[in-house]
Amino acid sequence: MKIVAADVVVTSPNRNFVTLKITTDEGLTGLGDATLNGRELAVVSYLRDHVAPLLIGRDASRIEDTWQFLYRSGYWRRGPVTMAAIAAVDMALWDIKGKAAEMPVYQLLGGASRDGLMAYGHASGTSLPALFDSIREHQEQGYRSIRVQTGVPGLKSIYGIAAQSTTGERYDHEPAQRGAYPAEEDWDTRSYLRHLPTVFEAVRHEFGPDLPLLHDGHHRMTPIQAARLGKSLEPYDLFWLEDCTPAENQEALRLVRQHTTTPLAIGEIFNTVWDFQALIKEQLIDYVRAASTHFGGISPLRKVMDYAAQYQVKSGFHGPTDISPVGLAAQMHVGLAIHNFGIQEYMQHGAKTNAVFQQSFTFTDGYLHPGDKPGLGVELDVDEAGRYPYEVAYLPYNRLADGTVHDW
Ligand code: EZ4
Ligand code: CO
Repeated sequence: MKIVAADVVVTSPNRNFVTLKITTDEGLTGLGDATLNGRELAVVSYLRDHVAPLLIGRDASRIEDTWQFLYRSGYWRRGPVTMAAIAAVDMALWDIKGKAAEMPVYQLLGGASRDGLMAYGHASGTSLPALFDSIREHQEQGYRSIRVQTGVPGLKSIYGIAAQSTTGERYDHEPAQRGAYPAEEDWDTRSYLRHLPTVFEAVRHEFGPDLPLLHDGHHRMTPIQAARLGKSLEPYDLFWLEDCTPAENQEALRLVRQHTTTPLAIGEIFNTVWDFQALIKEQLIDYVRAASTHFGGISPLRKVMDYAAQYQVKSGFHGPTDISPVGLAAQMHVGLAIHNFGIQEYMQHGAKTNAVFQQSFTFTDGYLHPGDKPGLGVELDVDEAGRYPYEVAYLPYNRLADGTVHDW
């Protein structure tokens, strides 16, 4: 079965998505997600100019060989642009293999290890009443686990606090915003460290001890600040504290780990298993936050989770709306198959996105299931996609009170 076409589709229904569509001489097609939030067109060029021409004529059944060829023959390794492009090829080839075998991809990965994937959603609010309402809305939608982000007194706008929609229509760009220049937000770590434990105290008081609660620190703390936050949140029994430090310095986590038993999750901006090597081997984290889309696809995600299993480290794959329905499906199949699944982030795409990408997954009583269609279970309506051309959009960034650019 030979690859005869590799087309890149850019569409912006509720936000920008980059999708690779591979077609074989037998008429089977496969989809891969290559969306890199705020840098989408760099991956489009990488795929169109450097990858697609190499795929024509290759045997579509050779997934591992194609992955190794793209990773090693390019000489320049790793990095989000390269790994998003390779991810799209890997996913598309798994999709084709599933369709050829007439099986959902999770069956090819060893079959289901569980009935469904516990998912968490994002509750947020600038005040406690608004936050409580948001938590209740998520519970009404079925969520059994909830990420809590909150405003900090004295700061105007902060990452992770959903903007109030004036039209009622969901805006998938969150936290990125349409516009030619990134929005500027402000930040003060001392205020945040003082305020956050009071929020979790109030949430536990209102919602009781059972509800699994998560929090994302978004790389903003130094190791000693992260250690202090982890310690101060221990009474509230978090499911995890995410990205407590800029994690490219893996050794920093040793200090955090020595001081707190709050579980730690890291890795949404990691691209390869090497970014996790020390974190997993030294058991410095509890959850792997990689996303199929930014980690080279299904094949390496499966490998890092098998490595993590030896150290009782579980999955918590990154599932914001900038992972397309194709990327989300890819990691749902992995999550269903592996033994060391932990939790799946699930933010929900908007109606326009769901019309462009026809999906077969289900979300029932807080549990996701990728469905039983052959392949990944997602199809792209190319005509519908064509109605929404690319729009410039960037993630925000932040500055401290004296004007210094801070970690984001
Ligand atoms: O900021 O997906 O845990 N989720 C997050 C996300 C990320 C965006 C970046 O593209 O931190 O909201
Ligand atoms: Co995050």
